[in-house]
Amino acid sequence: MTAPSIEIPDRLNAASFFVDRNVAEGHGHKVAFFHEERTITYGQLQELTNRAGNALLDLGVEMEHRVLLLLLDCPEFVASFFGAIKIGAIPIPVNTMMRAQDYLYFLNDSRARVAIISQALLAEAGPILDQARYLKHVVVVGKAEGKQIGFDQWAGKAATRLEAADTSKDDAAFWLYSSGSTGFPKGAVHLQHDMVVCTDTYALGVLAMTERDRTFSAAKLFFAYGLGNNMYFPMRVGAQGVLHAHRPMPEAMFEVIDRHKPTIFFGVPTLYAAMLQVKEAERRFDCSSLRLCVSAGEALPPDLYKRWTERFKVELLDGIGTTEILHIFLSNRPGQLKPGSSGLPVPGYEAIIVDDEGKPVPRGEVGNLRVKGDSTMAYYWNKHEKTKASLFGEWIATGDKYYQDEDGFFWYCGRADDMLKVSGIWVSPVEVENTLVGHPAVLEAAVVGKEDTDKLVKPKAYVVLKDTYTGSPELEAELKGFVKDKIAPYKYPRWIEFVGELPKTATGKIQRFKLRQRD
Ligand code: 3UK
Repeated sequence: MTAPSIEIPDRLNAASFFVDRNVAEGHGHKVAFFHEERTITYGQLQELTNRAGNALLDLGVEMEHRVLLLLLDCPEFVASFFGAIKIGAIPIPVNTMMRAQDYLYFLNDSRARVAIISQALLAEAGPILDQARYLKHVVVVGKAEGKQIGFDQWAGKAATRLEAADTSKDDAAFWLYSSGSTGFPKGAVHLQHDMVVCTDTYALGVLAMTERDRTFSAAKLFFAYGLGNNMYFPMRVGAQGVLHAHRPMPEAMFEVIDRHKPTIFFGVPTLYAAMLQVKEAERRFDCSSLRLCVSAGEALPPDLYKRWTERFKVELLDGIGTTEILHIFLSNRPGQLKPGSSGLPVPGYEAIIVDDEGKPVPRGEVGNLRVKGDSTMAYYWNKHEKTKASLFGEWIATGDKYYQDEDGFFWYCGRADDMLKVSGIWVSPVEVENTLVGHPAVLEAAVVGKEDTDKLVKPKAYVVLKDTYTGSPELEAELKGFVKDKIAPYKYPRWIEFVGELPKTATGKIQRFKLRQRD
């Protein structure tokens, strides 16, 4: 298949492309997003985007200044994101399930001047805002208190017309943070043209999206996956997105599908597994609007693929994307699909598998995946060594082990590092281990991935207790609760095994691979 020809002009402002163009092309009265009981048309979205951009200017935000977005999925997210980009500033959407200390890190690392926060998330983030060294203003979507600024009033008094900043296609547009196995999350710097490339390659090339589509993504907008699925993909073609601010619970997903009639649903394997547990779903809910379902974030086991497609009679496409490449670059396609594989390169991307020296391995052999495509981040902010370790000229190493079969299909074989993908979200074993060791009963801990009954990976902890403690179901429950309390709750170990000692190298490094083999 040939790559689509992407002609991107030298001067490009992504907000003009994704927001203003829809109005210029006559979609002004069309609903762009459904959100709870509300809808927002493309015309209203353009106005709210302009207001948000002007309101940021009113706060003294200039080109290249960073604006942190700690927002639940809502129209204000879209308007803040593109409002910032329109003035040449850099929005940074961050994970809404993190802890106060994570937010302090994001604020200080990015030196964000302004943070726009959903009221519901202030309970967690609020206490550290005063400690953020560069933060000058906090805007709250919802009820503001004290020095905080209320979004509605703030945007409401700003002007409705706004000229897009004269940015080049290679200006920084937005950042997304990605977790690493050791150390702090890395801010992947994405450019004005990256979202255009992802829509042209994947949304148009693979999903064949048109203005008749309606997307619904269980993955939230702050993930690179959700940002494309439910925001800039539909906006590329004047289609519609269904925003859902709540936790993606299986039953609720069906209710939204039944009510809003999306044509494409995007989820992660763990969610598909949970949705398959909903009794009588195919009879209780009308899913006939769906023309495609997409799975990404972690590998989709073939058994889940089979059960889903047989029961719901709709194709389920597994594809792999990364925050650094922004969206999906290897994917199965309707009529070109092997269950259990990640499919073929998306037209516009190239993929190779190399050994540890960077030389291509023979077909069929497992090696390290490298990808070439024009949506790849420019670099990691302030992380020069990590940037050099992942970018090789036009190629980026994804950190995944893969092999390619005789038909060219790519098969996922695990990570090159110890990182875990749990429900499609990064979990660093080191962070969970360090947290466990903070409990008075724990001497040492090692965390590895273990497959559950759906063949999906979840964290398991091996724990060595201090002399005076003995393992018990009560202590196991206590340790799980301890982790949930200290770090983002989704990272807690689903199983804990008490052991006498951990396998280690001569230099004392924990050999996680030996523990993985034990299971
Ligand atoms: C793993 C997969 C096997 C893989 C993402 C769609 O997940 C996304 O981005 P992240 O930065 O994680 C990237 C890593 O996750 N992975 C993702 N999808 C698959 N492994 N099969 C898959 N289908 O380790 C990869 O390196 O959180 C997903 C679109 C955009 C994204 N950023």
